[in-house]
Amino acid sequence: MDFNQAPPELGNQYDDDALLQEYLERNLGPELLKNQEEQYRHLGDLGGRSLYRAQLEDRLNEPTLNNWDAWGNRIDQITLTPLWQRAKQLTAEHGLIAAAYEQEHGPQSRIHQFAANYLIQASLDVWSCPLAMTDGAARTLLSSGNTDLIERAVGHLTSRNPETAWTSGQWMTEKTGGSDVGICLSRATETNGQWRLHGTKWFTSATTSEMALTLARPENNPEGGRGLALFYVETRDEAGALNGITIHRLKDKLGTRKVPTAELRLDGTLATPVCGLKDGTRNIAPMLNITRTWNAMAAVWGMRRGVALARDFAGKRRAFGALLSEKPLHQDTLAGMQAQFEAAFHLAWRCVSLAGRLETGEADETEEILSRILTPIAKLTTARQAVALASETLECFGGAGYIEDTGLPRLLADAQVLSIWEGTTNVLSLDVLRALAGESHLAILTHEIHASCEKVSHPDLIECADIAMAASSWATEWLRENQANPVSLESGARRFALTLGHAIELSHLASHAQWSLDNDKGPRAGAAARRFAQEMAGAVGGTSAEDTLILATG
Ligand code: MFK
Repeated sequence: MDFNQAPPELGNQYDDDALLQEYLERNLGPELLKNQEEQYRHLGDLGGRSLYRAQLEDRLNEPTLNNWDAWGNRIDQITLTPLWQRAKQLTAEHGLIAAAYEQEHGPQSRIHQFAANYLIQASLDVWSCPLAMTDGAARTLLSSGNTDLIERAVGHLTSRNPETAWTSGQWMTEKTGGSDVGICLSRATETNGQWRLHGTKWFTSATTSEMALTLARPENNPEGGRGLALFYVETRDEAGALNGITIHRLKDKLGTRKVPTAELRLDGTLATPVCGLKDGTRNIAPMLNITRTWNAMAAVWGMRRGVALARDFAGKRRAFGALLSEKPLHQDTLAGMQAQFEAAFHLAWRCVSLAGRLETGEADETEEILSRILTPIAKLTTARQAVALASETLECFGGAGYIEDTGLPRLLADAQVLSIWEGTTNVLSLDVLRALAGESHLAILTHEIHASCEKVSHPDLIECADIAMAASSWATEWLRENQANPVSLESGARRFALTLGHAIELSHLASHAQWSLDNDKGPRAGAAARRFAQEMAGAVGGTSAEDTLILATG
């Protein structure tokens, strides 16, 4: 008899995600959640069913660049994939950017916005890339106080009308590199009050955007990031012709293959300074902090997708006389994945909730500092967790996980970028040190960990809180000992940042588990906290069979 394995399937991505529901109940409150639930359930259905199917069907489509028309005119036209074209409509319809700026739900608007994105983005082929930059550009323009540019662009960036909605690019990377932005070579010249840019932008993501924020050095400015200026560029003129931009080619990337990442030549591109003619890296920082928050969330929705697919498959795939879901070792693997996902979830959403409070003026100075510190920690920690979990997901499928037309290898290829773009793990580890440099900044961060741990009272969770606090104490001590030694400070920066990331995650896992017990939500969150704590403490065994089963089945 012939045999075929059953492919994995997804259900409603809202109904199936107990952690998301708990988080929203806790942070939006039951009433607001009740009002939004219909939209979340609708998006959960799209994400798990029709969009997921469309994503698999669209697997081989990629954006194309047509440099010439039939008559020899240079046109540099990029055509997007069908799913991306649909994603643009969905963005406007569901306010995937707009919700954060309308602020209908006050400080919780960011939570609402990201809940909507979380439910569908894993099925939208990294459409999150242009959305992250669009969100970042809107925030940067608003922070700049440039009223002309705010008036001209922000309404488009945050529009709910697909006809008038824009996306934005973020053109920072040049041939000189993507991390040390201060050495970029693009020049800006001014004639009769008009600024024009000249240079090569080596990685420009989502090049079909209507506008971009970019960096260039005005003539006679000094070297380094302070000598750069932040510029606003509209990619096309009113007649639709490119604005002094030549698209050389699209990049041939490991993943994110639906994202039309291009090499551009700027040759007299008309541009407008956003806020003065210096301090470009400082002035683009609001954009980086938003895109890094998106990155952390993308890590989390990617992890959730991996767990959901692996779990479904485990309930169908029979080997050695039993379903994978009945095999103790496979259960243990799934349990570890669920715990890592839940840990990353809490860290990323903490950044989101702080962003919402900052933007609506609810946050105090301490929360502002905390947000600055947590953003790079969340970005770097969750990115590495997402890559590891994607790799584990493929392994859960055996050989099928390595076969392109299952759609599974894409999970790993797309995850890998999360620890590279928007600042590599090492660059962000150094940024964590920079963010902690202020007096009392480390105390603010450790208070975040301790405050969560202090909420924990259940005997089965105390050890989790203890492990989180021990890690926090180690980090404080390490920083004190190495503060005066730049070499050891730099060489230990990654281990320091990751330890802090995991400690924050565990503290939030433990306090959420306490909330779950107090609110009769069942034992899953506690099992996740205990499993993550054991992994953090380097324990080889020790997860109870009961915890493992609870986590393996979600
Ligand atoms: C799903 C998600 C999708 C996301 C898709 C995005 C696709 C787009 C892909 C890309 O564009 S990838 C390229 C992204 N590039 C980066 O992330 C750059 C990585 N490098 C860094 O982050 C470096 O740390 C940095 C460029 C900022 C270093 O530049 P400098 O000029 O050497 O900066 P310096 O002197 O350290 O800092 C300049 C000022 O900026 C300082 O303030 P002051 O002038 O007041 O002293 C810093 O404190 C401030 N600053 C730097 N980073 C900041 C920041 N302020 C706030 N937040 C930050 N993150």
